[in-house]
Amino acid sequence: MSKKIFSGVQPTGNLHLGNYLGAIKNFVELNNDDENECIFCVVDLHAITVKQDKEQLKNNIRETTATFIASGIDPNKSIIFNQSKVHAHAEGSWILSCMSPMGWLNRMTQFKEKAGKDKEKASVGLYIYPILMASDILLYDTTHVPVGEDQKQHLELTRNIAQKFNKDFNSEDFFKVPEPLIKKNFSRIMSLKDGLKKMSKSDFSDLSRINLTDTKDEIINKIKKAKTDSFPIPNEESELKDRPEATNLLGIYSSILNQKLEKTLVEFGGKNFSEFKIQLSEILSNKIAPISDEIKRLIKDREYLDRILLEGANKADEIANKKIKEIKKIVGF
Ligand code: AQP
Repeated sequence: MSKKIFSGVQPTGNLHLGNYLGAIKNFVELNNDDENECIFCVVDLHAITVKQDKEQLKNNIRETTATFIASGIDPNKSIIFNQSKVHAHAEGSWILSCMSPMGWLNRMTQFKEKAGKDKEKASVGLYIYPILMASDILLYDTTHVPVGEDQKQHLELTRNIAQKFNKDFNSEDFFKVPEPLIKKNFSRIMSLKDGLKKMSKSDFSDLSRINLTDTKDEIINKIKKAKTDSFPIPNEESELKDRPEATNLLGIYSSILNQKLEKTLVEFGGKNFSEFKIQLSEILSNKIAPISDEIKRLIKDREYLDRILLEGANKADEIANKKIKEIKKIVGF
């Protein structure tokens, strides 16, 4: 069955290994299947839910686009565009906000994590971020959404909003109820400095993540400094309990090689981390360095990137505009 795919990435800084293994690797596989219709969005409206530097934001939009292409998304097969260029996203978000109960939003854990202790100072945009995400997805009759595990709750909310709209307005099947596509294993990559915290662009420490623009030497250095514990690598998965940093590094290795953790433990069980880290750096650099080189090449070609975004926005606008007109009609405008 052909799938309609939609997913987004925020242009909030260098994309990292978590974005790659949790989302972009999956985007590329979906893009490569000719049955699928894929839309990949640089979600710049989401990015401004926290303060952004204007010039930096412009650069990040291009860099995220370059990262999509350098990772293997083909702009001739998939639509790539930035969200702010298609006004239906914001319009849809407002309409959906008006029919989404506050109670649903109050349960969102990402807001709690990102707003931190001082949630009175967090923007209203950050609070209603999941509704904009629902609008993004529902405008394109999306059937499947490839995301990292951290977005599972937001996807569930999107499904609830779609069902509520269909019911409230007596419009059965108007919004498709999308399915999440979340990798079964290692769909949440953790910080290299703290195995309990997710790897994130906004972590103040660059040593906490592998950026997709890192060089081979930077990767080697970061893996060398990555936190581990004093025990050797176990033979059994059960022995990794309460060892989050060890689990994360072994998970990254397995995920890059598309192999089960079990196999990685057979390879390294009983060995110490210094030996494992050398191998991990090697496979990571083999994977990331070519992407990094390609991002750096593409980023210089602003004209090309702007053209991809413009062509993508025109195609996306055509689809989204049709849907928003129908939404407005249903609502009574
Ligand atoms: N650590 C992660 N492990 C697995 N998947 C991840 N994703 C993000 N971090 C991890 C997935 O990447 C996609 C794009 O995410 P995003 O950039 O739109 O937003 P985010 O989840 O908020 O990512 P960051 O890095 O934490 O950004 P900042 O620091 O700017 O908030 C999503 O599919 C996400 O699941």
